[in-house]
Amino acid sequence: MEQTLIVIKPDGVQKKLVGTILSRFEKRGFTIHSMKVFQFTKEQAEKFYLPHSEKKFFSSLVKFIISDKVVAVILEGSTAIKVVRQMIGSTKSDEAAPGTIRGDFGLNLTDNVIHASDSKESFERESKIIF
Ligand code: 3AN
Repeated sequence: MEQTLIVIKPDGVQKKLVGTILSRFEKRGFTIHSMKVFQFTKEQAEKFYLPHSEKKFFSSLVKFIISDKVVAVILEGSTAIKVVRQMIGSTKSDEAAPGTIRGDFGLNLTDNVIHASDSKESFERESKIIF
């Protein structure tokens, strides 16, 4: 069994997609291990997005993720990191394949509905910031 972290971003929560998104993961066979509804502080968000701190979109990324409540969930299941990344779709929502979460529910780049850890190291680093 492997764990991964997803964060349903402010736009996903505002669009009332929490149940729909979690249902997709449950139907695929993942178990919800932990779940938290909260709003990132600026400090927490800057830590969370530290790998992007040199990028020009860093400040807009932080501003967006702290703008409203998010839902963070640790999912558990076989090859969770890889499969969950496949299920969320490509970073650019306008290029994400239909059938993926971003491909079905997003059209923007910064507000792209959901985050998911891209490696075991990312999962460990990111989940410690939230849980
Ligand atoms: P992913 O969320 O697919 O792992 P990352 O880690 O490359 O993508 O980027 C983190 C977040 O930064 C993305 N979810 C998106 O909101 C934002 N982002 C990525 N690339 C850009 C960009 N070129 N311009 C603006 N925002 C971006």
